[in-house]
Amino acid sequence: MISDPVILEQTPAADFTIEQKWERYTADEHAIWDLLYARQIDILQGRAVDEFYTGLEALDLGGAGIPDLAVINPKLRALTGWEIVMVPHLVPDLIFFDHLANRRFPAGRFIRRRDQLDYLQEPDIFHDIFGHVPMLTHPVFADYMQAYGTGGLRGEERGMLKELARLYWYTVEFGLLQSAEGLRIYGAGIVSSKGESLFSLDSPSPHRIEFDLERIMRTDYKIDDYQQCYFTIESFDELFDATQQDFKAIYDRLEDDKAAGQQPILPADIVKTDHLLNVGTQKRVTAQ
Ligand code: HBI
Ligand code: FE
Repeated sequence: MISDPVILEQTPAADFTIEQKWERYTADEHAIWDLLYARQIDILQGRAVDEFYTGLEALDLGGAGIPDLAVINPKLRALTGWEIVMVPHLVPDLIFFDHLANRRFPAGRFIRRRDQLDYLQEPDIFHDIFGHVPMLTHPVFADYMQAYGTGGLRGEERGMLKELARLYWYTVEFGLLQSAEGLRIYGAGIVSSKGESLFSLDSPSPHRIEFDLERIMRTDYKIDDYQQCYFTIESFDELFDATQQDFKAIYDRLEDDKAAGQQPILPADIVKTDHLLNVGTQKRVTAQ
């Protein structure tokens, strides 16, 4: 439940946006950002993709305290035409897709409390801006995010919201990249999480499977624990190219299978078409 008074006093616009009112953040809220930032930067050393660090530096997100949209939006716009808009909470899928289709990334205004440092359900400004925004400075990833938005608007008409959410989940939120130096993280849900920044690369528990768009769209996910499977790309071009294919044929197959009563693939499942980097033990350690 959102308790941020600056959010509660505002009536969101039709597109669910509100004002950031950056001057209304308290010293303690800025201190929580600095604490989270310092901790994640330390944990992520050598774990996130190079492009993540490039974006962090380009936008100077580690400056001091919660970033002011008035300061970082001009920098982000100059790099890839994206901007951040402030929203009170998760917005309806169609509104979300429309923002992405217009290179607007919706970020929550509130920051987590000190007793929520390691985990919270609702994306706060640290998850959204530290986790998602650095990658939006990368031209190809920026194109992918816009293509996801435009594809989402079309996919919604085919009743494919669940399948689209899975694609977002296993790439934008929890994606890994096979770099020359080894596996690296680009997913926002991982880079903004202390425990999962370690677990996603080091643990023998999860499966690590090469990216396969249709397989991902068939794969369910859980939102309240570490992932039981991660999907890996070889480049951001691979990710963007996957959005340029004929989705009608994919949606037709998905629709037929759903009509035939086929169940989703479960996160712990492996299917015969999988190219596996490793088969996970699936021994579940509870999220620390
Ligand atoms: N709204 N503000 C916000 N942030 C999100 O990440 C978000 C959302 N609405 C829907 C949504 N994500 C997911 O359903 C996406 O997979 C579409
Ligand atoms: Fe997110």
